[in-house]
Amino acid sequence: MKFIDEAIIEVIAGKGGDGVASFRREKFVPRGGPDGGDGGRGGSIHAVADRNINTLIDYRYARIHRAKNGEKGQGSDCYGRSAPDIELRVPVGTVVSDLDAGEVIADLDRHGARALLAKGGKGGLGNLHFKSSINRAPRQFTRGEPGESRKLKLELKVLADVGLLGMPNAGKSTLIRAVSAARPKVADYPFTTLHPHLGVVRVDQNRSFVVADIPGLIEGAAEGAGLGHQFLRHLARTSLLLHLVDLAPLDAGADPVKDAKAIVRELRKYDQGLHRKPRWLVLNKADLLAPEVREKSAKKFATDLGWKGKSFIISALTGEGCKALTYAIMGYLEESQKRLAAKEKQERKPQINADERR
Ligand SMILES: Nc1nc2c(ncn2[C@@H]2O[C@H](COP(=O)(O)OP(=O)(O)OP(=O)(O)O)[C@@H](O)[C@H]2O)c(=O)[nH]1
Ligand SMILES: [Mg+2]
Repeated sequence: MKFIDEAIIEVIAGKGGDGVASFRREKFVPRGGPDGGDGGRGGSIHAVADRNINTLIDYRYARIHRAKNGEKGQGSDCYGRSAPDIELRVPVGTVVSDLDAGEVIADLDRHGARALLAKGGKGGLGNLHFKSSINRAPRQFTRGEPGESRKLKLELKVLADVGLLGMPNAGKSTLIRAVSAARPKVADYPFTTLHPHLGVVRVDQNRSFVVADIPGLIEGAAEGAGLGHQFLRHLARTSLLLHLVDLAPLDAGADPVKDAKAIVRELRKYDQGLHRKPRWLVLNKADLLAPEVREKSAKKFATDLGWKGKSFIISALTGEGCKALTYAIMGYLEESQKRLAAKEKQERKPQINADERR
């Protein structure tokens, strides 16, 4: 199935049914009182995150979603029936924003999360509500309220702890196959991967993290070169980026240092926040280099790039170095989780003290 990570839709909730003015007419009861019931509520529209759905493709085809109107009230104290609500099922990780206001209204980040997108109109009141001591035969009733309607943007941002970044053919998909059960296609031509794949990496029985494999990035992606750079949105929620580099490119004219710099530039052009995210260098295809030159080539590469951060030498093909890498990632994620929890605790503290002083 085609992977679609963005869609614009319109949601129109149902109108409330009108209330009604009616009077009781019964044999032997000369002047029956008012008995006009209320209108039913219009149907509302909700979004619900569902782990069984992994693309927004359905919303490319069905753009307008309309809930039914509530039924009109009737005589004999009968209320109109409310219209059923509609649930739009979306992938986990879908962010919904109001297109006109430009603001995010929901981030459906776990299975079962739901958000109200458009509220159905209230039903109108029937004349039985307007009876009073001075008006025993009211003819008033109110109309149902219109339902809300809005234009929405749905954006899928996959939920992963770690994102893979690199030129086409760097071996991103090979790596995710080596460390997880995910099976994205691997081939020796550029842009094999066309949409994100998630893989769960289990380091032991109770410890795991999620990696996102995304398409390759090339110079000029911001201007649309290759597959563009829109898919970088899937790295937005990760805690760590792995910049994968082919240490032994087949193409003799290739310049891995220049290419690596281009990737970083594209990252910055896409989003400053993504550019500032922790990033590790992963030098791949070590199996193509003789063991005695690996370290040296890796060092030279890092120096030429001006890289001072963490780096790893691996072979995604043979699996060499992959275990050490995944353990380092797991450790890093657990550390940052701890730091985050400590920071949150720290931030809550002054609040308690201020309360105590009072
Ligand atoms: N020798 C060797 N070949 C590798 C290694 N990793 C990947 N390859 C090969 O490099 C080619 C590209 O690998 P992919 O995993 O498809 O690369 P990718 O980064 O996912 O590429 P795109 O999806 O096109 O961006 C394939 O022919 C792989 O078999 C490695 O560690 N050693
Ligand atoms: Mg790939």
